[in-house]
Amino acid sequence: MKKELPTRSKEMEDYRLKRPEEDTKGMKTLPSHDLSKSADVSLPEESKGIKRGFPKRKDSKFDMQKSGSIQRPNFAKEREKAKGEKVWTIMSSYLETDMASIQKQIINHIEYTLAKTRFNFDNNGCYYATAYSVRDRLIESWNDTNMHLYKTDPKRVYYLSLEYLLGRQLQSALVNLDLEDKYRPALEDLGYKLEDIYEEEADPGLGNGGLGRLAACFMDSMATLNLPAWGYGIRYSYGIFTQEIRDGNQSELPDYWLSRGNPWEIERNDIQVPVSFYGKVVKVIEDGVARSRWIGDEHVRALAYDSPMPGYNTFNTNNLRLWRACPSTEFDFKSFNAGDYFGAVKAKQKAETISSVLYPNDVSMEGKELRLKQEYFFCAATLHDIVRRFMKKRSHDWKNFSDKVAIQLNDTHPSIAVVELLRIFIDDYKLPFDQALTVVGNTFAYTNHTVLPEALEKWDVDLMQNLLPRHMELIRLLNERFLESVDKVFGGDPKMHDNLSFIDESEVKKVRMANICIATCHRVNGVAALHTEILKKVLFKDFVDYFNKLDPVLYKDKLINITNGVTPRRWIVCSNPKLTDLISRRLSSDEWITDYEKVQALEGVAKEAEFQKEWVEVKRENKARLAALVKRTTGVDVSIDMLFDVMVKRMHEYKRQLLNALYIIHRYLWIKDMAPEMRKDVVPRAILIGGKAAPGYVNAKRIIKLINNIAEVVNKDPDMEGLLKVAFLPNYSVSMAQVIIPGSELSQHISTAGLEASGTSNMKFAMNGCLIIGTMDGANVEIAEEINQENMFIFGANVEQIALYKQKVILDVLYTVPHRWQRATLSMCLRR
Ligand code: F58
Repeated sequence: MKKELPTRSKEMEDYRLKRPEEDTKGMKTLPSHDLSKSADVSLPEESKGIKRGFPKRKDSKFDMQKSGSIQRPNFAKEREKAKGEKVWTIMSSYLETDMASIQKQIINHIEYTLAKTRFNFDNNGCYYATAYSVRDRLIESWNDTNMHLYKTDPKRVYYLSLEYLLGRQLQSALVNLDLEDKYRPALEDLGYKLEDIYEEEADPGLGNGGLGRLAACFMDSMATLNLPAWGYGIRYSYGIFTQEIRDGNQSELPDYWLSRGNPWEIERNDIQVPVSFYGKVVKVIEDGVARSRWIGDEHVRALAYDSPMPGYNTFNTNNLRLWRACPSTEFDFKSFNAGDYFGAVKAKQKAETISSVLYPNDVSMEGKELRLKQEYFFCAATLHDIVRRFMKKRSHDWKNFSDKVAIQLNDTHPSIAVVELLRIFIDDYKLPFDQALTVVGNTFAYTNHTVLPEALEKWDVDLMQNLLPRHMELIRLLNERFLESVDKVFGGDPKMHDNLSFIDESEVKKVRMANICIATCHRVNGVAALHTEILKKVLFKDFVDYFNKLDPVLYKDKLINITNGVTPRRWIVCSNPKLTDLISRRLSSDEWITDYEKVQALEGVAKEAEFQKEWVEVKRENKARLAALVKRTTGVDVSIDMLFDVMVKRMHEYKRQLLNALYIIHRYLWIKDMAPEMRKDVVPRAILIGGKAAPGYVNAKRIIKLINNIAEVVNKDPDMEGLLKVAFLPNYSVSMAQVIIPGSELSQHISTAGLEASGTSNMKFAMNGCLIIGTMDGANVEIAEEINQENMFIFGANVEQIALYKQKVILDVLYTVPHRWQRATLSMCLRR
């Protein structure tokens, strides 16, 4: 007989494990740092001070898991209504986690899902079968979470982002479920090594850099915080390009990451949304009221793909819904009449291009109709979905939409959603304009990620008019009303009128998406304190003045700061298991994994020789892992006795990889000019640089070439042996970052002050015990405050100094390049 199992409580009241107060209240903002406060934790006396492994929390999901199988929630009322009592009984407990059960589940997937035999069961097959077996577990909690949310009907947050740079998912799912230690022996017993199986997973690169990775970190954090949060985006067939280095130059290859299928997603053939483009707006009279009706001319279907997003140590499993564009099933009269069968097929196929490729953040996206199509496609499908979900509850009233729905815009990329919701309310649900606008404003919040003018989205009015005629009409209407108020507030000041207008009235008229967001969203946030200050004082200054004059009390918190954060689950627990073990043993607890401020307690042991010894051992192991990666990807040998000096991020002039390159030249010449006996005192350094340049960004590509040329000169020079090595790491990605960051000792974040909105890798490096050399920019400023300036190498001019330099153009002190620099830079630049 089975012993009494811990049941999942009456109607899952505690389903999400003591949800902290602060999370259940209004969800107007997203978590700032990822300091996920989780369940109350108290450790059993006997587990304190243990040497290997670390104690799991009491009264937590993990604690329950120890006692064997767990019953799934009862959902009594739904059960009564359901026809199949038998089904209910069969599905009453979660999948077992003992070794034999895990093995059986994996084997079943090998044979029944992948149709492989025991003779062709290789590492890759093993990865897919393992992933499917983990997905099964995720689906259980994901279904229960959805049922729970349907019943309890809390306010939900929807994160709209054109990018999700998720990275590999097998390890992070196992870590969040606390099943790594069960899957490892189960696989080993079958003849497979878990770490090798991890390496089989394709790295889904559905993002460019920081912004996309932030979205992925939020998905993990929101699930861990038990927030009822869904992500929405596009299921690109091609992610960010694969970077290859040929003769020192970057070349780009398409990344068809789905070639062997994606085991984490669930294709939802039951969730399809029609989306239209182009066409015209006709005026109709309905019940005596003049109304606009948009008649689209091109129709596609958005098909949903769901990926469960599990939280750490909780049953809460959120959803990431990505849309794929498919041909509409509607009959196409135009092609039929022409009798052009192949033409009709081709027209249908065109739909698929919408979700086919992620745009690399090129110098400018202006004029790229397909990009605007992507943005509207996913916003239209998403809002249709959100409104449908809201409508399902009979008790809901439009006026209360924003009590149940919070939509966070990840930059302006999804900002057309603001106009789309307005359109839905006015055209489809016949709400009066003002009421619709109020509800829309209360629903949306907008995050700004950049002050670079070329990255602030503007769409040609003609392009918008052609693709989305009704939206353009609504934008004009919105703008008229807004400018009326602006003129009133500023007494008709033409400068304010022009600056705040949603439409840039220059020769080629453009819609300014950021202006629409600031004017309509109830909240706008910058991503680090300094960045937010710059938004307030420079970029959005006129808006701040306007809202201040309009109502200083009401709009006091309209523009706020929410400093970015990163998930310690991926960036420490997954990437640096040895450090995880060390911290948890030293703190006699794993609480810090969901409450990161707790690592501060390590200060108490930081000076202990034994701790330092262990810490150095961990770092050296991670360095060895990184050295192997460098060798494998570049052929360069780096010794782990060298200082690992790392700069990995998108290639951009403002990030100043060029400055780092010049420093390498300087260091090279400095060593070169040294007498041999003096060289003994030089700290040997391996300089590792990595990052992708947008395909059309010529200068960024030249910098890559320069770095590769420098590497060639330095690495070949016998004088540099054991003293200096340089490598450019090709195809920087999330999975590479997971190896690079823990193995680094010094990392460079030297952007021109004022231009890096936040930066997030700076946080990841710091969390992995790596020193930072950085300008006082973005989140570096807050990191310096947190870790003390003495623990950070602060570099270069700050924002104020840069402003002064810009004013001073003193020709007679123009910097003259010393002769030896000229010699070296020239020879390195000219090598082909
Ligand atoms: C980044 N932006 C910021 N944009 O540069 C970085 O400072 C910040 O930490 C991060 O967002 C998260 O807030 C960023 O990654 C993009 O990649 C855009 C993609 C679409 C085209 C324009 C750039």
